[in-house]
Amino acid sequence: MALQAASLLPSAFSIPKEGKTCASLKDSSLFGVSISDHLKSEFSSSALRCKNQRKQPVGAIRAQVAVTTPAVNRAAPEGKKTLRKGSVVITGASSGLGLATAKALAETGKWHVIMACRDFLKAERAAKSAGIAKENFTVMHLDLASLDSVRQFVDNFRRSGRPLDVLVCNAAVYQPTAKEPTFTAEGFELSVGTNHLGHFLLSRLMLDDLKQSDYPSKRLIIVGSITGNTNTLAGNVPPKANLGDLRGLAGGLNALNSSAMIDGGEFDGAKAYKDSKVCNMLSMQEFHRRYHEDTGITFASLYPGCIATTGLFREHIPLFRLLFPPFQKYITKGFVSEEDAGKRLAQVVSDPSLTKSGVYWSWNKDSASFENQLSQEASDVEKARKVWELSEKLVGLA
Ligand code: LMG
Ligand code: NDP
Ligand code: PMR
Repeated sequence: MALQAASLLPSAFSIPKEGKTCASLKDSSLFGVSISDHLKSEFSSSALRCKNQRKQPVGAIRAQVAVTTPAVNRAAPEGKKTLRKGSVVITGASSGLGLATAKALAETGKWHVIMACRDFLKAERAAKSAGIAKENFTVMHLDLASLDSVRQFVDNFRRSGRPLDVLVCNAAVYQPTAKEPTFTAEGFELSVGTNHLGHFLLSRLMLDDLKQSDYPSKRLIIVGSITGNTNTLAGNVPPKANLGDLRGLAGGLNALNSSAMIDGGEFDGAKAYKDSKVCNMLSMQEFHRRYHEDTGITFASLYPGCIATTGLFREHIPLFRLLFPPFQKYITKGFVSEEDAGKRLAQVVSDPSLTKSGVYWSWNKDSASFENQLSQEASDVEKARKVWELSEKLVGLA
């Protein structure tokens, strides 16, 4: 049925198979974006841009780092060196991408996953039903919509005595149908408050823990998205992300003495989510500029593909939830299963070939990773600095 729907669509919307040129689309454009450009940047398998053509097994880091970083390796009886288990914190690991990533990493036996979740019981159950072995995960409470909870989480984590080798900022909320804003404990609009400000405080605090880790490849990963990037077709579906001059963020996003929206405009839940993703991608780059050279930590973001079946769309209307997966599967061909998306994020956590910092990873049709281009706004150096400084004030770091 969905295939029939696809055949009704104008040809401009059928995405060609990998490697084929799209000469017929050359002059087409939608929302002012050249579709051929869009296809080049989102689906190109250009050998020049593909950093990782081979599918690497998750956790393949073991062999490589064993040679390069003797400090963290114990000499095994037979003289071979082994790397200790990595310790990774994943926020929002109770469903969707976070859960699938936790499973992919835990299954390698080379990672202990700390599932940082707002609903402890749900997370325990999710881990159990995903078949994650007990010894490979720990659930710890974290509600990103409360800065007190973020601080409490960091304290609890430190008390646990575990090292922090990789931090994955994955959790998010999306409120596409909300008519009025709702707020975090500190009174920030919920989507930006949770997806950006909660993670901003968490990663700033946990940077110290990452620095202290003796793991050979330390990483801070912040999940981004195509919908925050207006250099793509998906990023041009209204409402578009736009942080404007940041006047709403400067005012605290509280809808009292300022707007609930970063740009100071009328509340729009879908836009707030997309704006929050722009902040995620800007933060990653600002971390990279400020800390990569001194710490050696890899800072990265990614678009894992359109995982149209996750809980992210729980607040969307039922018709959307029904049609969105087949639309993405058969029309845009941007669909990716939770399991495959989890493997992608797991690669960014542990693959030895993805250590480059400051990168926004995407995957082509052959599931090979490549360094993708961010939109102008999502790579604006000056805006990144301003978002950083305003966010610091809001979360009480400056
Ligand atoms: C906003 O709407 C919401 O208002 C907001 O609350 C929030 O959810 C936000 O980004 C999230 O979206 C965006 C709006 C775009 O998108 C739509 O309303 C989609 C309309 C789809 C109509 C479905 C008709 C049923 C056809 C069945 C076929 C298969 C399944 C489709 C499933 C669709 C799921 C998304 O609004 C605009 O963009 C306005 C401009 C309209 C131009 C759109 C042109 C793009 C055409 C693309 C072809 C792809 C086709 C899908 C079928 C389209 C038929 C119109
Ligand atoms: P899900 O809704 O399945 O997962 C989101 C997770 O975030 C859930 O575990 C949820 O917890 C958690 N969460 C929400 N609010 C909070 C909070 N206040 N404190 C702690 N945890 C919280 O969605 P996805 O798996 O799709 O989303 C994961 C990431 O992937 C997001 O960053 C999203 O932006 C990104 N992404 C998703 C795409 C997609 O197509 N789905 C595409 C591009 C990016 P709970 O289980 O308790 O609700
Ligand atoms: Mg989109 C190549 C085309 C493409 C891709 C990869 C996505 C991803 N979307 C594409 C195209 C379109 N979408 C088109 C042409 C339309 C108009 C019919 C469309 C509509 C649409 C809606 C209404 N798309 C959506 C929504 C949502 O509510 C989702 C959203 O914006 O969440 C913020 C969404 C998404 N589309 C995607 C992806 C990945 C999403 C959701 C998740 C996210 O960004 O995190």
